[in-house]
Amino acid sequence: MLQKKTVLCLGLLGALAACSAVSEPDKPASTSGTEPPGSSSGTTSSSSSSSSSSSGSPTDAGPDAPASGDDLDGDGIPDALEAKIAADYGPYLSVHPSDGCARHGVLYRIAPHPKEKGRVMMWFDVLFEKDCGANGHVGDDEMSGIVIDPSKPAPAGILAVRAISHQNTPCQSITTCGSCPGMTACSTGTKSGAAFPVIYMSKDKHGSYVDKGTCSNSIICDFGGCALAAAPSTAPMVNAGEPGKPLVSNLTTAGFVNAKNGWTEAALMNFDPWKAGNFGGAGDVSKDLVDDAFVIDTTACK
Ligand SMILES: [Ca+2]
Ligand SMILES: [Ca+2]
Ligand SMILES: [Ca+2]
Repeated sequence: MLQKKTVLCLGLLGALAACSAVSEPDKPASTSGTEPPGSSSGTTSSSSSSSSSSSGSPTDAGPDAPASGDDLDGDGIPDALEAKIAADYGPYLSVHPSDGCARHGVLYRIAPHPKEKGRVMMWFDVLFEKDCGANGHVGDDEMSGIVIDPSKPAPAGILAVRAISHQNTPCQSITTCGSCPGMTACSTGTKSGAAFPVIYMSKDKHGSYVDKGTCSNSIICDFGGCALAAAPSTAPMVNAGEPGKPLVSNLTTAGFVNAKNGWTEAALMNFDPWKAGNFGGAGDVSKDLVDDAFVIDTTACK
C-alpha cells in the first residue's frame, strides 16, 4: 500500500468550507483491538457489489462508497472520519506512573459542536476496571470534553479541553484549558512528535484534570496527586456513536472490557454504554456521553 495523503473534507459539517489535509492515513484509530483485522467495526461492508475482480486503484470507489462514507450514527460526520479525528486530535492521556489499577480503555463520542458550526465536540470517557483509591470500587468512568477545529491539523486544531473530576460530589473540580483568548494554556506532553494538551488522571482515584497543580493540591480527594506519564496512554479507543444510534452496545463483545484485554471483573462484562445504569460502582455512562457540562464555549477562538 502506498502511503497516501488523505484529504478530509468536512462539508457535511455544515458551514465548514475548509478541508484539512491530514497525513498518516493509519488504521482507523486504535479501535478496540479486540476484533480480527478483517471485521472493522462500523463499516459493515454490505457485500452488494463485492466485485473484487477488477479492484484497481483504491480511488475507484464511487461517491456513495460505503467504506469511507458510512454515517451509521447519523451525526453528519462519516464514522471513519470520526475515528480519524479521535486518533489525530486525542489528548495526551496521562495515567499516573505508579497507579495501582491502571487497566483502562477510552470510550469516545464525536459529534458536531452543538452551538458552533464547523467545530467538533469529543466526549472522552476513560473507563477503568477499578478505582483503587480511598473508597474504591469496581468500575470507574472519568469524562473529559475536547473542542476540535478539524480545519486545522492537530494539535493546533484542539481548541479547548475540560476535565471534571469527581463530578457532582463534594470533591468536584472543573479544570479547563485552551488556546482561545482568555483561556489558560494547556499543559502539554509530546505525542506523535508534537505538543498535545494533557489530561491527567490522579493516582488510583483517576480524578481527571487538565492542570497538574490543581490535582496535586487536592490531597483529600486525590491522595497521590497527578504526574506526567512517560508516554501517553495507548489504550484501545471505541466510538460510542450517538444517542439512539449507537455504534457499540456491548463493550465486551465489541469493545475492550474483556479477557483479551485483561479485564476480569464480572460486574463490568457486557456493559451497554447507552443503557441507563452505572458502570460498576461508578457513574452512568449514558448520561455522561450527553453531558453539556463538557461542552466548552470556544467562540473566542477565531
Ligand atoms: Ca457519524
Ligand atoms: Ca458520532
Ligand atoms: Ca474514580
